[in-house]
Amino acid sequence: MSKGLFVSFEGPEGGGKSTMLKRTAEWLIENGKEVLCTREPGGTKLGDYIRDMLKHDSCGESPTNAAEVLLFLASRAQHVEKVIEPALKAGKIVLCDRFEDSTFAYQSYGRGYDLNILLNLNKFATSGYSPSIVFVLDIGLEDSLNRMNKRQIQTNTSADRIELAGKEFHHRVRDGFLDLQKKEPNRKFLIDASQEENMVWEQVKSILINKM
Ligand code: Z5A
Repeated sequence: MSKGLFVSFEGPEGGGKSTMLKRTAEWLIENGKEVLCTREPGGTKLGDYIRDMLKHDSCGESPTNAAEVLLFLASRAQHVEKVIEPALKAGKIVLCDRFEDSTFAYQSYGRGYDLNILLNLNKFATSGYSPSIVFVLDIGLEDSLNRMNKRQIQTNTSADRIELAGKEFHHRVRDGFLDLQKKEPNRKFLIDASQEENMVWEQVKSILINKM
C-alpha cells in the first residue's frame, strides 16, 4: 500500500509541464514535504536509454508505431518498479513529467491504437499505479510551436522525432488530452496553459491545496 501522493503533469508539448513541476516541487519543499521529481520516458538508466531511442533514433533506426508503444511502456514498467513505487511507499510526493495519459493521447488518439488495448497494456506495465492528481496543461498548436521554436533557438537544439510528426497528429493528441480529462474531471484538472506563467501556477497551487 502506498502512503505518498502521485501527481503527473500532462498535455501537449510546450504547455509548461517542466516549469510547473519545478515550481510545485519548490513550493512543496518549502512547506516541508519530501518530493521526488521524475519524468517519462526516463526516470531510470534504462528509461533514459529508451528516451534517447524514442526521441532521437539513437540506435540508428526508427521504431515502428507498435514498437514505440512498447518502448514507452518498457520505460514505464522499469520506472514504476524501481523509482515510483518505492518513493510512494516511503511516503514521498512523486511529481512526474508525463505518465500514462501521454501514452493514451499520443499512441491512441495520435497514432490510432485502440484505447482499451493501451489501457490494458499500461495496467500491466504500471501494476495499477496511477496518479491521484493529473494536471492537464492545455495549449493550442500555434502557441505550442512558438514556445518550442523559441526554446530551440535559445538552447540551439532541433525538433525530435515525435515533435516532427505533423500538425494533424498534434491536433489529435491535444483533443485526446481534452477528451481524457473530460472523462475524469475529479482526478484530472484542466488548466489553460496559454496564460502567463504566474497565473498558471496560481491555479496549479490552488488545486494542490484543495486536494491535499
Ligand atoms: N510521449 C509519448 O508519445 N508517449 C508517452 O507515453 C510519453 C511521452 C510518456 C517526450 O518529450 C515526448 O514523448 C513527447 C511526448 C512523447 N513528445 N512530443 N512531442 P519531452 O519530455 O522531451 O518533451 P515534452 O514532454 O513535450 O515537454 P517540453 O517540450 O519540454 O514542454 P513542457 O515541459 O510542457 O514545457 P516547459 O519546458 O516547461 O516550457 C517550454 C517553454 O515555454 C520554455 O521555454 C518555458 O520557459 C516556456 N513557458 C513555460 N510556461 C510558459 C508560460 N505560461 N508562458 C510563456 N512561456 C512559458
